[in-house]
Amino acid sequence: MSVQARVSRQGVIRRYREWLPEIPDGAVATIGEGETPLIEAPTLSERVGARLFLKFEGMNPTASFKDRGMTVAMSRAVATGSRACACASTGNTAASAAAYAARAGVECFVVVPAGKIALGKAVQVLAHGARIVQIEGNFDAALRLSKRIAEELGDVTLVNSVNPDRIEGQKTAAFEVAEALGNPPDALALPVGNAGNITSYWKGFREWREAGRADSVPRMLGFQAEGASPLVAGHDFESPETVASAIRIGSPASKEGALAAARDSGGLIESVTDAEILAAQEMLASEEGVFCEPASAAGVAGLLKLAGEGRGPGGTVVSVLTGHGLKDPDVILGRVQLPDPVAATFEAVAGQMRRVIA
Ligand code: AN7
Repeated sequence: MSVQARVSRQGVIRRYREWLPEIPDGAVATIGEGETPLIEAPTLSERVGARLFLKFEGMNPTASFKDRGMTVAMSRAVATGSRACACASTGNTAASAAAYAARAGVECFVVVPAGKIALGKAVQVLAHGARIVQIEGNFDAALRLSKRIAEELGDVTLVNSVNPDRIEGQKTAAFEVAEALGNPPDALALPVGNAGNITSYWKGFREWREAGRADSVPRMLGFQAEGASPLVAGHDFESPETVASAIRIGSPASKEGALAAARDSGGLIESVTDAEILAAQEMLASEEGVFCEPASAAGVAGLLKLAGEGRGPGGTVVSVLTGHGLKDPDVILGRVQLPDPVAATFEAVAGQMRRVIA
């Protein structure tokens, strides 16, 4: 007897097919990305002076938003007969490419700055059996090299967000936000690194409006880490530095898209300090129960900063939490440690608890 399988998540290609480039059914490589939760944040809403929702993209299959674009890029690579892919990455693109390449049966090479990607992401690449090339250089150098490799070695698909299929897939998050709220929010706050995601959301919201699904688009509020804020400074950073390793990028590939999103939406691109990023990450985890990686907290850090200066957007605001907190355990262990063990006795254990709730 055959069993009728009920697949719980069909993935963004099947869900939003008419909004995406054409992909034959047989080429679709999905592991159930998208349909991530939109979580109301009551405590942080008070702090930022707006009704705040968190789009928790850490709930994607490889625990970051990259999966939305990767399913489209990898499926198109399969459809065109490509047998290998490559990308540069600060970690999440590599983890996502590794998983979708495994799914698609495509060889995968990831080029990363040596020792600079978070532990969880490196482990994902290894688990999926992708080939990791660590360079003695930063992300920007890795991207330059990956582009050249895709140009000069035949049959290698570049799956960075300079590949327009990535942008197409990632715009589906804007559709989900608009559908979940019934209308697009008044503002959308998110981290900006290589600037693909802000470009994607802005494209998604515009298409949603053009299709008559909504009358409005949100103000786009992008936030870079201060030590890696070329879009704020107006020039590339030679040696970008920030605790938020995912957005340690000095020369964003989608610069123009990010600047257009901020300008045309009446939004902004500003910077937040590492201390502000870590404080926002801690608040999200300890006050809302939502654990995201440092880069992902940049949107909330930015909203807190704007509110503190009386410039908060107000209304309904969505902050995109781009990646899961488990990606980067070292950042948490730099702040708090496991306590020493105690005896396995009632007195010892209860004694520890009494100290807190006495
Ligand atoms: C968690 O993986 O660039 O502005 O190589 O991992 O679209 O680059 C990651 C970027 C935000 C910034 N949050 O998005 C990579 C990479 C997280 C990220 C960003 C990234 P973009």
